[in-house]
Amino acid sequence: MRDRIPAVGVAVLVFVLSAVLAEVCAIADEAGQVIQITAKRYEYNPNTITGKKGVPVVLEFTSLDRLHGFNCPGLGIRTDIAPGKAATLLLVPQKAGTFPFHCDNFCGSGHEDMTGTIVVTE
Ligand SMILES: [Cu+2]
Repeated sequence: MRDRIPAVGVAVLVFVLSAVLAEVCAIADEAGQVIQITAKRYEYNPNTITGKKGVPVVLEFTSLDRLHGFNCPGLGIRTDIAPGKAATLLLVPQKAGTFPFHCDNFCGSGHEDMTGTIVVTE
């Protein structure tokens, strides 16, 4: 009896681990969608990003000139975008709607116009 308990414990552990692994794989599969976004004075391309509520998407940013920022307060995500270095964010939108984003690293006289929108559908 004593040595059956560890066996049950191991079986439970294996079960939990494989469930976790399956979940991670599922997320990785869904997150297979990578959206590439370039940033330069004073625009993002694309500047409209669409996604679906609950579906993970990877946003991959590249700067074509200088340091920019990406800040989407409505979805609680931000990153610096430094030249020569890809910046990635995993976005799993928890709500549908239209969420403006903007550059939050001052990059010149047109900085205020460096904006875009994330549209999340149900
Ligand atoms: Cu800027």
